[in-house]
Amino acid sequence: MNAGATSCLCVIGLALAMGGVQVAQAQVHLIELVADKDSRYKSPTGGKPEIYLKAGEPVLLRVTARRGKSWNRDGSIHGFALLRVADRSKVTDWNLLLRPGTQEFNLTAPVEPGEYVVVCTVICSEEHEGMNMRLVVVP
Ligand SMILES: [Cu+2]
Repeated sequence: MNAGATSCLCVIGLALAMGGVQVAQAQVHLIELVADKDSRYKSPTGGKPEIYLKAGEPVLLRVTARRGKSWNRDGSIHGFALLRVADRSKVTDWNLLLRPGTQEFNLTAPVEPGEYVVVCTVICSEEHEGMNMRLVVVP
């Protein structure tokens, strides 16, 4: 009788622990993106992406980069820098260099809500200047 009660509590404890892990993972906002060979950011399904983030939320950025017509000597083929639209200033920690293939970055969304733009920082082709996308931070 006593032994049965103990093992029962044990199972409940384990279920609570597993539930806690699931909650923690659900809070990370996964963003999947392609930095393509035609010097465009794309959603995995091909369209022009627009990213909406909650202020301060944890973000996992999974980006697949494909090499364009030119690249940096250090091997990076595209960049990913986040700028505030108001003054074009760069957001700290959101200045990434992309290598060929898929990479993941753990980031934190800006704490100030507003309009941002992601720009490429590697001269990747004559279309490089058009390589950007909108990013909005909501409260
Ligand atoms: Cu570029």
